[in-house]
Amino acid sequence: MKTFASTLTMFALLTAVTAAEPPKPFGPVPSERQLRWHQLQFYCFIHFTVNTFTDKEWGYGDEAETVFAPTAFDANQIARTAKEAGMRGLVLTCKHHDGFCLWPSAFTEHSVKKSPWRDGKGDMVKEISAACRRHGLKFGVYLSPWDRNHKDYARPEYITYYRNQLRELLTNYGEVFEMWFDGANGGDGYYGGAREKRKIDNRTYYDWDNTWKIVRELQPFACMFSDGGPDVRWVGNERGFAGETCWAAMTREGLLPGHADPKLLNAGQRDGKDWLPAEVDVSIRPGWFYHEKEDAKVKTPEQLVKIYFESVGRGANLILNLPPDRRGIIHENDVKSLREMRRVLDKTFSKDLARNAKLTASNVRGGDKAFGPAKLTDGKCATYWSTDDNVTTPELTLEWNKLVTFDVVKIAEEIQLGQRVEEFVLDQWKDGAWQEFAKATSIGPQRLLRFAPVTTAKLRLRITKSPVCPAISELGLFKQP
Ligand code: FUL
Repeated sequence: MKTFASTLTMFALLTAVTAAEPPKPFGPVPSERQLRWHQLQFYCFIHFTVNTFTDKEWGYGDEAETVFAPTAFDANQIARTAKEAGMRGLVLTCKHHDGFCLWPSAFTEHSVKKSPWRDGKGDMVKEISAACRRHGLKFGVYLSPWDRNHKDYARPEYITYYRNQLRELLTNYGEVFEMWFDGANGGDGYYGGAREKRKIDNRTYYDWDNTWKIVRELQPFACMFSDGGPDVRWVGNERGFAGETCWAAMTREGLLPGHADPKLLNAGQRDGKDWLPAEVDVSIRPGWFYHEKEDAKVKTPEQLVKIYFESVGRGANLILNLPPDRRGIIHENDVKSLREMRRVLDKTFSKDLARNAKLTASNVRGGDKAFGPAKLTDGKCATYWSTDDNVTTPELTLEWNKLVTFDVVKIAEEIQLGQRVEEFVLDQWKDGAWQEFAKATSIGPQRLLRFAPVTTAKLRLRITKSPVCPAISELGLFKQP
């Protein structure tokens, strides 16, 4: 008679035979802080300073603090607008190139301290970061390295000043998810009254390695953005799109804020040595700051949806700028456009047609259900469909018992195993044969494809190029309204 213990041993042996090992990671993989950042996908930029009141894009640095006078500043309205647009975070320009500080910095008088706003007792960074927490948004900091107000800019003393301010912002306002380092540097400025051109070598002047250390020490989970990372790279344009082929990988060596090739940043590098995903920064208006003359130039919902598909839909994160107006709130026109964009996106992704399809894969890793195609539609990005190591170009079919119509496909890779697939094709069953209707390259954390509506009862996904077995975590099919 079998004992309970021997039954257990047999069971253990059986599972040992059927449980397959997960695939080995391929190429660079994201760090824990980058993984957290990928989950955010969509957040806003808030550009607000003296420029809002002087009608400029780049303040010279000689603006009187008294010009900064929002009449109805409301951090809740700003955070609520972002939240309702489906954003998961907010990055505030705490100090732009003009040097004016939105918080009462202990290291300068050129701040809200000397403005009429809240009688000089206000702290906008505090109000905004608190509103973010109330609305469930992550908070991020932009602190311009270039400072056209500071008398010591271009001298070593300014680096101490910059780092002191960085410490203030990363210590006093709670958790920071992203630290934004701008590469812009125009040369001339007020500089404490000198009114001259000051040149710096931005490879050496900011001593980035030691500046970055401060961020790591004070906010270990903050991702640092710049032209060249170290955690997140600029996408190479301010028009709102990542490359049609966009690799998360890039070789960081030699890249610094203000020093990178925009074309390369847009596409990334297939053989890049580091995980350095792209962030797409674009404004909802032509300018980064509010100008009344641009009230009729707010991007339309259609333009915003297109930007979403060409950024988040290409594996990048989207930071959409919403500039508060002179009242200190997001203008009605911007709010209207955002609401309609959200409605369209919600409607598009409300029903996933892949959920009620029968899925069949040409190969399943080790024949183990843990890597089976059902993982593609379980709504969990931590589970995935994978194949045996030697099967790099598998196929997957989806079948319905009636015709379905869709015009969007969503596909995602398990990025903890690296970016693996290099090309995939979608075929529909039509007139008794398979017909190709879409084809793309990089996948990464999320790929969205839009195409003319397809009506079929059978769909086929073919992985046509991959150096290793794929690990696909999600597949979804949707119909735009
Ligand atoms: C640029 C700046 O010069 C713009 O004013 C803006 O802040 C944008 C996000 O980055 O480099």
